[in-house]
Amino acid sequence: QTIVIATKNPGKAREFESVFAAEGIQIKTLLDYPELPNIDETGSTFEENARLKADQIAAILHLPVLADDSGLMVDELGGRPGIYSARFSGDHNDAGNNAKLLYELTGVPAEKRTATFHTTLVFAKPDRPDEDLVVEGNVKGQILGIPRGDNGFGYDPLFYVPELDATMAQLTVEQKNKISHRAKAIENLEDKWKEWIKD
Ligand code: ITT
Ligand code: NA
Repeated sequence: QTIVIATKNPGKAREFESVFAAEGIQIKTLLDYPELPNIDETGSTFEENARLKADQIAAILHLPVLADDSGLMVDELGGRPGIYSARFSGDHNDAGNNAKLLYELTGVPAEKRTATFHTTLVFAKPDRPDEDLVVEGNVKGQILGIPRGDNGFGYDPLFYVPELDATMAQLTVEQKNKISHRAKAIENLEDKWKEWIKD
C-alpha cells in the first residue's frame, strides 16, 4: 500500500516517512510527482487548505492522499502568522520568516512569547470527497529570541518546548514525532486510516 502525502515540504515529508515506516507503509510525496499542478491555498482555515490539497491531488492521482496544513499561532501577535505561516515574510523562505517573527517580537519578554503549533490533516479517498477524515493536533511552546538547533524545518529553531528544555530543532525526527502538533494529529487518526486505506 502506498499513501501519497500532498506536500512539497521536505521537512514534513521526513516526519511522515518516519511515522509510516514504523507501520511498514511506504509514502510518496509531491516531490515524487513534479509534473502535478500547484494547488493554490485559497482557503480561510487550515482545514479548507488541507482539503484543497488532499481532494485535488486524490482526484488527479486516483490514490488515497493525506494533506497537512500547519502553522504557528503567536499569542502576542493575535494568533498570527496562522494560516499565513509559510509566507509570513512575503516569500516561502524559512530564514526570512524566522527573521520577521523575531522582529515582530522585539522587546517582548519571555513570559509573553507563548505560541501554539497547529496541524490539520485531511485524508482523502479518490472520488469520495465527502468521506474525508479530518484530525488536528496542537503543541504549546515559547518563541525564543535566538535560534537553537539545526534539525527540523521552518520555525523549529525558535520554538522552545519547556517540558523538554529544547527547541523543536534540537530534537531528532523520532523525538519530534513523539510530541509535535503533527504527531498529535496523526495520533488522533488512531487506527481509522488503516481501515480507510483498505476499502
Ligand atoms: P505544503 O503545503 O506543500 O505541505 P508548506 O510548507 O507550504 O508545504 P503549509 O502550507 O502547511 O506547508 O505552511 C506551514 C508553514 O508553517 C511551513 O512552511 C513552516 O514554515 C511552518 N511549519 C509547519 N509545520 C512546522 C513544523 O513542524 N516545524 C516548524 N515549522 C512548521
Ligand atoms: Na503550502
